[in-house]
Amino acid sequence: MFKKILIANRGEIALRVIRTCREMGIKTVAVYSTADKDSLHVRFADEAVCIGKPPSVDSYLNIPHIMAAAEITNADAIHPGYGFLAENSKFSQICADHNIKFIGPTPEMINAMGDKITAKETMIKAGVPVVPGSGGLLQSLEEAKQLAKDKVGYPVILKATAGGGGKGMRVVWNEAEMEKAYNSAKIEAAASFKNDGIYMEKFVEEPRHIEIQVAGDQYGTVCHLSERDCSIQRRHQKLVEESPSPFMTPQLRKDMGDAAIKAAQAINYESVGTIEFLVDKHRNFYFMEMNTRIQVEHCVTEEVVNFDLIKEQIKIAMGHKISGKNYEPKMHAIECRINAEDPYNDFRPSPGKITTLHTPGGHGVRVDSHVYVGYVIPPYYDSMIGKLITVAQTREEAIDAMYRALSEYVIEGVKTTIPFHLQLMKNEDFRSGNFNTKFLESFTMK
Ligand code: MV4
Repeated sequence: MFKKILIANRGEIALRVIRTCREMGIKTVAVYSTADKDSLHVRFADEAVCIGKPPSVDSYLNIPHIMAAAEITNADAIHPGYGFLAENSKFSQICADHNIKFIGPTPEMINAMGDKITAKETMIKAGVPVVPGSGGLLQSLEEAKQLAKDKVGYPVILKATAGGGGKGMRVVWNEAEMEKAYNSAKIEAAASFKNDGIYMEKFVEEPRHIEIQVAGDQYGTVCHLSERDCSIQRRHQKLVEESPSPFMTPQLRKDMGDAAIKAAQAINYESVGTIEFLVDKHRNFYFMEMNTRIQVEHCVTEEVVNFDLIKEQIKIAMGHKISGKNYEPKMHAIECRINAEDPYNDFRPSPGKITTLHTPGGHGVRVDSHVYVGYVIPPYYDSMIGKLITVAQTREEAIDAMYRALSEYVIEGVKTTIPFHLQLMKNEDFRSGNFNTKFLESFTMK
């Protein structure tokens, strides 16, 4: 049993983890940068330790500072949240070396999914569908041209093996475009990941992004908790997530769920995690990557399967066995990310002080947020103010509840994404479920 957990994160996810720890009777330690000294996670935790200056590298990414805080406070375990050190295999290893349980996967599991070519090879062996392509690394521009022409077929996409989340990707429509795309993908990969290895895939046009939530225990049992549709994204930043996906069928859920379980079992996955898939218009699905962490959008799954994923993650880390049964969505949930960004101005960040705040409530409304009147959103970290989640019997009712809740939400002092979400909830294509990852490219604010 853990007596005390250190939360190596900030913002709403730090609060989210503290809340579950309280319910479980586990003491909490917050860590914070000097920019976050007035944050709610510092006040809500049983203890708090300052770990450095505002830039993430000096605080939330500073492993020695975080380990010192864990040692001083005698924490048994560290919860990494999402972002920061959540998928850092060295951090997971250092925790293990110090006899502090990392609430997440082992370094081997993180590394198995961190390199995208290795991950794809593992998936092929496990019988999980992947997008056809080069298989391994591209060795030269000539090889790239030859493969695209003779084997894969245009259009193709070049991706960084150390990448993920869209960095270093190039879509190539014909041979004339290959040289520029190949060279710029390599340069961007080298600059972003210190690894210029790139590979090729067939480009899947207008795909949906549908991901399966999984949980695996320390004894090899894995289950899935259905899907989330995350197709409403802008420049690889998710803005809206929902469960179930309006594109899902019982058969597709079964097939994608089986594939996700195979994917997690192939690396003996322990903890909660997510298998991301691309789904084409014919409902063919392909493994994209695995997120070896709790995600921002975990709440929609919690609402539709009625299950505390953070509690389960902590219990798994303590050695709890899971039953192995899968979870079907019983409700419909939607999450809107409320960011301090200006949707009328290319979603430019809008940090600053919150001068007025009215938070929505009522039936089927959940708000996970760390802000309050007088809170200053610092410019150093992400711009999320909070997540607004609605849950109802049907998708239409969940959308109507979301529109109503968004209309109640008052945040002054900073620009927010609320006007964007209000417009989206009235959009006919969104309401009919007729959207894919390209949807926001042609969306304009009125
Ligand atoms: C693709 C693709 C089409 N075909 N791969 C974007 C992030 C990274 N995880 C993979 N991504 C994509 N990979 C093939 N073979 C289209 C995307 C993509 C995308 C995927 C999910 C959600 C939004 C996206 C936006 C643009 C491109």
